Amino acid sequence: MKLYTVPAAPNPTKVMLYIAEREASGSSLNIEQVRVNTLKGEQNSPEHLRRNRFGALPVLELDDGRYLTESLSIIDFLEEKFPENNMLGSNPAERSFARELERIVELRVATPLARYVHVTNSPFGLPADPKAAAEIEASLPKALGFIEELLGDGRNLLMGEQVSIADCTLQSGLQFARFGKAEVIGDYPNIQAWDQAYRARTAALAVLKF
Ligand SMILES: N[C@@H](CCC(=O)N[C@@H](CS)C(=O)NCC(=O)O)C(=O)O
Repeated sequence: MKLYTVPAAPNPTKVMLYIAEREASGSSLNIEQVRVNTLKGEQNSPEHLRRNRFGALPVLELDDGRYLTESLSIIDFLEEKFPENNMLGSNPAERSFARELERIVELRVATPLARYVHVTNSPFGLPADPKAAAEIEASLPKALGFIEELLGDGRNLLMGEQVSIADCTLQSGLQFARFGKAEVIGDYPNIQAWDQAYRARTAALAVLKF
């Protein structure tokens, strides 16, 4: 299988962290990673549009030649294909709570952060949009406050002591914020502690660039 991806971008990083975590815990996923350079616009090349008509990353090419084009579908597929020591957990409730927390982190933190970077300091050179930036600044405290509170019971990782897809998603969002020079967790000591600890993990050291 091949993962078409790009370093630092949030959704590709989420999947790269997931794969690196699985590999670090002993699974052999054997996925070749192929870089698509978004700064050069390669995601919109005819070759990539044949993989994903929306011109986005990540894309997983399956052994039968089909493509999965959504980060969470890719993770779900890999969870089922490589079930031993999987990340989502062993019973329906555990898996659903892990997916739920990942969705909260993605939709309320990582996606707004990505947009924030693009309206304040876009790596693609998009025009600044102060109104959109202000709206995101106003919405983030509720979501970050929720995560801060969650970590307040002393847990080391977002779901407790086992790494979960929510950790991969939060770190992918925070890395993109660092890349875009957006300081967002200064008022959240528990998130800062989680961030430092997560970035020291073997998987994070292998994947993160910022
Ligand atoms: N919902 C998709 C979003 C994919 C996405 O927006 N990827 C971004 C990088 S984080 C991308 O490829 N952007 C390039 C572009 O839109 O031109 C997923 O979860 O995989």
